[in-house]
Amino acid sequence: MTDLILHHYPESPFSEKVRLILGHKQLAWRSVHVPAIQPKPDVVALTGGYRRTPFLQVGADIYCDTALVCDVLEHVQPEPALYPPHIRGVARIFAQWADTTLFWAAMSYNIQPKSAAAMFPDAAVAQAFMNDRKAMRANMTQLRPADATSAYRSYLRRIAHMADEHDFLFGAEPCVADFAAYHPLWYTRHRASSMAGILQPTPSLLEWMDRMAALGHGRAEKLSPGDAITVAQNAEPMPPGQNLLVDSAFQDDHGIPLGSEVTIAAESFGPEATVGELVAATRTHYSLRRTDPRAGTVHVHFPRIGYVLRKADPA
Ligand SMILES: N[C@@H](CCC(=O)N[C@@H](CS)C(=O)NCC(=O)O)C(=O)O
Repeated sequence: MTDLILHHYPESPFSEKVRLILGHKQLAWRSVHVPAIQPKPDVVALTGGYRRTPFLQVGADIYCDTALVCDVLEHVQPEPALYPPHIRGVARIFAQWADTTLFWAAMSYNIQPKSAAAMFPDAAVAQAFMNDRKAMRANMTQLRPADATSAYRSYLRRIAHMADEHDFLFGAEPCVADFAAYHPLWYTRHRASSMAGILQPTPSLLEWMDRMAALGHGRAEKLSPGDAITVAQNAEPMPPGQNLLVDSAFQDDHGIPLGSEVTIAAESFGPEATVGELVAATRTHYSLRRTDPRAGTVHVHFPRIGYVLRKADPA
C-alpha cells in the first residue's frame, strides 16, 4: 500500500484540488499542514527550495505541482479516471487553462482592497501575506481588480454553459478539468465569501460546485512536519522507472546530460529553485537527487510544463 503524504494548508485552493481528487478516488492519505508564507524550513528540507503548495510525499520521493500529483494519483488508483481516453487531450488542455488563466482572474478578483479586510482581520497578518505573494509574483504582470472581474464573470458563464449540459463539465463523471476549474471558485465561495455574489447569476454552476464538494476528501490522518521528514530519512528514493511516474526514457531538449548538477524553478510565481543532480528527464517530468541534513537523500520531481531547467553555476 502506497503511503501518500500531502503537504498542504486548509485555505489553499490548489490543495483543495488535490484533496477532492483523493476523495473522488477514495484514497487514504496523511495530512501535513505547512505554513502559507515563508519561512518554510520543514518544506524546504524535503523539496530543496520549492515552496509552493501543495506537494505530495511518498517515502523519500517528493512530487511537486498538482499537475504531476494528478499523474501520480492516476497511477496509484486508475479508477475513477482523471483522464478518460475519449477526452484526455481536451481535459488536460482545459485543466491547464483553469490552473493558470482562470486561477489568476479569480484570485485577482478574490483578493483585492475591498475584500482584504474581511479575509484578513489582523492587519499585520494581511501585510505579511501580501508581501510574501508580491515577492512570488516578481516576474508576473497582475490583472487590475476591474479587469479581473470582467474576465472572471465571463469565464464563470462559460463554465456554467458546460454545467448546463451535464452533471460535470465534460460528461456524467468528473475528470481532471472539473478539479482544476473548481478550486479557484471554491476560494471565492468559502474564503472570499464577501465576493461570492459573482457566482449567483449562474445557478447551474453552483449546483455543479455542490456536486464537486460532495466528493469529499477521502480518509485523512494527521502527521506532524517533523514525522514526515523522518519518513523521508528512513526511506530510500525509488529508482527512476520504479517510482509512481509513468515514463522514464531520457529526452534531452536542453543539452544537459543525466548526472549534471542543475536547478529547476517554476516559470512564474515563486522563483525559488531546487538544486540537485538530474537523475531523470523524461517526456513528462524531471527528477533531481539531493541530500538534506534532516531528510537524507530524496528525489524531487517536477513536471516539464511550467518549469525551467538550467545547469547549476559551477561552485
Ligand atoms: N502550478 C502549481 C501552483 C501552486 C500554487 O500556486 N499554490 C499556491 C497556494 S494554492 C501557493 O503556492 N502559494 C504560496 C504558498 O503556499 O507558499 C500547482 O499546480 O501546484
